[in-house]
Amino acid sequence: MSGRAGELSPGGFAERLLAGDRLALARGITQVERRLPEGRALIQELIGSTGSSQTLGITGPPGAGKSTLVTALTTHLRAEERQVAVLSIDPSSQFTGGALLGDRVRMTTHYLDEGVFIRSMASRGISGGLAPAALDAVLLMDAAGFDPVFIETVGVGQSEIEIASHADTIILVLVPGAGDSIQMIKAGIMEIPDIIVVNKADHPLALEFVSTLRRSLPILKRIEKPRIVQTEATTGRGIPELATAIADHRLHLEETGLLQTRRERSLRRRVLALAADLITAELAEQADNDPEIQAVIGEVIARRVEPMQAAERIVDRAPLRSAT
Ligand SMILES: Nc1nc2c(ncn2[C@@H]2O[C@H](COP(=O)(O)OP(=O)(O)OP(=O)(O)O)[C@@H](O)[C@H]2O)c(=O)[nH]1
Ligand SMILES: [Mg+2]
Repeated sequence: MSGRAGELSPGGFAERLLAGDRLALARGITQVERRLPEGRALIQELIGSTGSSQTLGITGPPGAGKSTLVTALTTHLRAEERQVAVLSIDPSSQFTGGALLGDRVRMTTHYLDEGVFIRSMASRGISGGLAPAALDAVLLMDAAGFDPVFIETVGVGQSEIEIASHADTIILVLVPGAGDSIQMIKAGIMEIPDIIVVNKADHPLALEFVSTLRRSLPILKRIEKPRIVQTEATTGRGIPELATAIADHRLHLEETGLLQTRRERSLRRRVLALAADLITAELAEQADNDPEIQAVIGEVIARRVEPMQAAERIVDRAPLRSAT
């Protein structure tokens, strides 16, 4: 980690970030979080230097032990001298107050370790949704040389699952006997993860839960079934096995060429989602100002035209982007 004070210049900023300067990284993340033009320029400058880190999405119900697991895994990875970054996504839940956010970022074990970078991001106050800001932050952590980059999301909302699903390796953390873990299995969420962690292995229902889980694997539509690992994050039991499962998955992705396929698919999805946002914003503005669009909508309001026909008429006549 390099970067000395007094080198602050607009040109040198990206360079300092690239050299692993934590201050520059923190500032860069704030810029992308606020969707500032500087943030975009920074990503443009650094995008060529991204793609070498493994990104690990960690999701699961509240309180499953995700943060404790990430902390334990970080300890494990630090022993191998890996530089670890953690992005903790705070869900949009109305219950999320300052205290909860404080709990999420609290990784006191690694607080003073220069080789660990921890950042949390809340959905409140981020324009244009959380996903673009979070994914840009991951790019910056990657550019700064942190590998792996953990992305912890609480798997309750669409946007949280969406963020986790952009990772190279997706880890779902469940807890034996917990109602929301069972709900997640039923909700088909098991189609997503590469690794399922059954944490709190000290729980009396742990064995029973794991066998329920194993029995449900053949029902999954996916060809490659997720690997199941049992852990007790608080004591570190099962952490080496989980680290091995993560390393194995990375190897598997590389050997099969799936890493490239997944990343291409993820970037394609990202670009199209951003384009869709632009189109939606443009269309909303046009609808406010264009009497012809208003007339078409008026036809539906008057119940003379069915909605789909009106939508097609609008799309057919409106340019996606005004010529100005
Ligand atoms: N008994 C037991 N408790 C655990 C284990 N792992 C974590 N915990 C406890 O479970 C509680 C929640 O742990 P966190 O790591 O904060 O869980 P989380 O999934 O990050 O929680 P949110 O981010 O709030 O969704 C804490 O009190 C942990 O100490 C475990 O393996 N066994
Ligand atoms: Mg947490």
